[in-house]
Amino acid sequence: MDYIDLSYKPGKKDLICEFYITPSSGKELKEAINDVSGESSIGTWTDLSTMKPRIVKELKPTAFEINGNYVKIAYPEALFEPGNMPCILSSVAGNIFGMKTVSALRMTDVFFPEKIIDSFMGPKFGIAGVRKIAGVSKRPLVGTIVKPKLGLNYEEHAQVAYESWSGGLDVVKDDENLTSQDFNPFEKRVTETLKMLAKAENETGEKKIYMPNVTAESNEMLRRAKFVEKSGGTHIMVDVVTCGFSGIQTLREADFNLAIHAHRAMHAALTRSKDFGVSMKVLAKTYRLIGVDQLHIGTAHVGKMEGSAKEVLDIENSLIEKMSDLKNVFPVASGGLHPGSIPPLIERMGANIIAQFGGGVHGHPKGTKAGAAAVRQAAEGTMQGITLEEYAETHRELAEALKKWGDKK
Ligand code: CAP
Ligand code: MG
Repeated sequence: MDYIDLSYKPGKKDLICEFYITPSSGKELKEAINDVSGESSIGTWTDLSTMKPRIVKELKPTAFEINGNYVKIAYPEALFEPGNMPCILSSVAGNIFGMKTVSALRMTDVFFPEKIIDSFMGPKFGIAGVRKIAGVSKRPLVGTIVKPKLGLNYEEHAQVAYESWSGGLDVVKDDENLTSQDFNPFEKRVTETLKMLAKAENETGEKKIYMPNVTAESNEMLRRAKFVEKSGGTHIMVDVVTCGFSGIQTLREADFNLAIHAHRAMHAALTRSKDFGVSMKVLAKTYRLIGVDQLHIGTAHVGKMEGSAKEVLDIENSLIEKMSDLKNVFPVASGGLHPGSIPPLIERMGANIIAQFGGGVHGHPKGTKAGAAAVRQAAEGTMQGITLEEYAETHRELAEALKKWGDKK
């Protein structure tokens, strides 16, 4: 079946995917486009005696734009079950990656029609809602991840959190691989850490946020989220890739009064290869529809993780651009950051971000509280347009951080 029609103009009822398609040797690009279009919708490797004119008329997708190896395919929204992300991705990001017809295939972008967007819950809080919880209106929210990643017991964990908040940070989160191991059970950690949060709020007069990691089997995730809500928490974090699209939908659709922080551990297995997979932009759009409030998107090459400034800014835009009536999603920059990273980070990603520092706080020569103070000082100095070197003249903790890690250009 031929799915290519370059005269086709997609309508409001089309879900559009952009692919980078490299045909296998001996295959023409057009053949590969037809194979991908068919396998991701109503077709298979051969024609079918059971195919009906009605199905072709109503459900056949159209490859309507070919620009080099970039191909845009418009899929009738009737192909998909509204509100069911696994269904959508099993079509447009399913079998096609394994087909012999392509030697490389990457989904680079996706555009959802309004009916599909509106069938998902979307973010409950968005950036404005999270800033209201934090009581911070302009500067980036600054936070840390308790380190070492694993091994602290729940009292030691809570103490590190307390020192981070006392030093001046807004946010403390669990690391992505800390859930409820024997050395640090979830309920004990949450209870003790929220106690420390209240202590830090009383002493600093500032609102503080703790994001416990509820990552687990879906029913257990719901139980843990309910525990956080009943314990007075404002946030939960979850590893969205390892929990799966269905798990995140289940968590969001339980509609807890909790902001959802989406960690993306394992994303690079899907997004990093330029040959196969889906772009982080595609994942970002799917998680925004499902309804996370905050999402890790990289550091625009300032930190330790790969991801060019252009790519990260493109993803950032996907989180904040208008998408029907969806709230926006707080971009999160994390990975290899330290106080000296803040000026280039804000210069590249803007101030409407959450910036997180693990080693960049707990590796400070004078310890966690000083590291937290150095990060807060770097953020406040940068927002006042003062260079870190100048600000460090009157802020000792920042000076000590710059001495150890320097300042990134
Ligand atoms: C950062 C971090 C984050 C990653 C996430 C870590 O710690 O806690 O999980 O940076 O990467 O475990 O490495 P450091 P991304 O601040 O000590 O590097 O945001 O790119 O998904
Ligand atoms: Mg981590």
